[in-house]
Amino acid sequence: GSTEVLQQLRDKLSPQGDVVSPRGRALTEEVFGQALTPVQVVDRICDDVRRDGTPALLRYSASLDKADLSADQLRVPAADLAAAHAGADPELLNSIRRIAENIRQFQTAILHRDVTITPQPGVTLTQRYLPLRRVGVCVPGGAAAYPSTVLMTVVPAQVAGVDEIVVVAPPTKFGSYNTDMLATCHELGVTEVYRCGGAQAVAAMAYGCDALPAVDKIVGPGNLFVALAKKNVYGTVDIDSFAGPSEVIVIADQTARADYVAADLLAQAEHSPGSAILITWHAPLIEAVKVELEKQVAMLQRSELTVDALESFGALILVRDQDHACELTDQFAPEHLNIETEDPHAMIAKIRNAGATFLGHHTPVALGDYAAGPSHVLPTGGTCTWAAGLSCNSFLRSGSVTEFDPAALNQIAPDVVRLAEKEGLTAHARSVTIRQ
Ligand code: HSO
Ligand code: ZN
Repeated sequence: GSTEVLQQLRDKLSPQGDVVSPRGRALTEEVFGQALTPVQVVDRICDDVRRDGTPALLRYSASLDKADLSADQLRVPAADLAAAHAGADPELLNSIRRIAENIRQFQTAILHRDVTITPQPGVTLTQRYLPLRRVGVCVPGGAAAYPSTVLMTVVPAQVAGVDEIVVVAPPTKFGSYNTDMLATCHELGVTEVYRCGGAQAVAAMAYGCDALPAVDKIVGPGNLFVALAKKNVYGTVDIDSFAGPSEVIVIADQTARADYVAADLLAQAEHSPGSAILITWHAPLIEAVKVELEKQVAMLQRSELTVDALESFGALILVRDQDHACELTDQFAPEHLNIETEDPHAMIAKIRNAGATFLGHHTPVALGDYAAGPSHVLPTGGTCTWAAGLSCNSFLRSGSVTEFDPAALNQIAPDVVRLAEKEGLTAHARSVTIRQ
């Protein structure tokens, strides 16, 4: 049944930390001299970087990323950032400026503001929000370059008022040698970019080393090793989430166009690994989408990878009706939800679990990936049942501020004293009665 299909997909997509590609396995065997699970690999790397600092970071960059860098080559020189910007396609820079403005506008609107109440005369209670001082952003660079991830992490952090924003990207042509990525950093005013990636970069940012001072929070996507490392260092620093492969559920009805739906499924599968699931109660759509998938996949740059992802993580699911579609969606709890039906508002009202939702026939997920305003860093693997996507508010911490005047103290004192005495904490009680 469809429930079982989705459950199997959910199990396959949730990174458990024990599956790794043959290439990854061979590499870690070569580096560690024995077969280790990804969790063991990440434990070793994090311990080594915590203990040895910069030399360990550089050692792992050399052995795992095949990048022989010295300590002073780790940070991208200001001149390289400026040169990447100067040499960038002017139209790309214009797009980046417009997109940054879209993100800024939305994030500014949703930024938490201090709240003060006066529940009674003489009492003020405040929740205040303060930005984190220094944060680290992971930008992937294995299979593709992601200037969009720079935008979707850095701009929210800037809106929150973070003082220092650090970007790390692996020392690869798609990572910290990618001029579009560097130009984006420069355009946004990011000056601290480091050529390191993987678990070693996460550990360096968490524990700090001579070459890379510690941050307060680490955000941004990455491969399994990055995700496991973030989990490993949580508690020393904060992290945004434990992210796995990207996912979409498209809910479509008889008003949907098969060519649009197929394009949306392919866009997600293109992430490879990426999961693309169609749910519909309109049976003819399934056949029509199949035909369109065949037709369109041939036109893609990454068609082989995309087919792989569709075959391993894709599904076209026929359900009884709208309610059944909503039920299954809630159960799967997708990172992205695209509702291409006659009345998408009626559908979303019945669905609780989705990281980011895109409504109607004219709102492909790619708008959110690149330009709309909400961040594309989202909870995957079913974690949207308890986690939220990244936003400016992810870069704030709150604190409370309480103030009573003498009359208000007298009024509340008996309740405080009663509870303090029940707990046997008479010093607590006395700190109140001494003031009466
Ligand atoms: N869909 C990805 C974000 C992305 N797409 C970046 C293209 N570039 C995770 O939300
Ligand atoms: Zn995407």
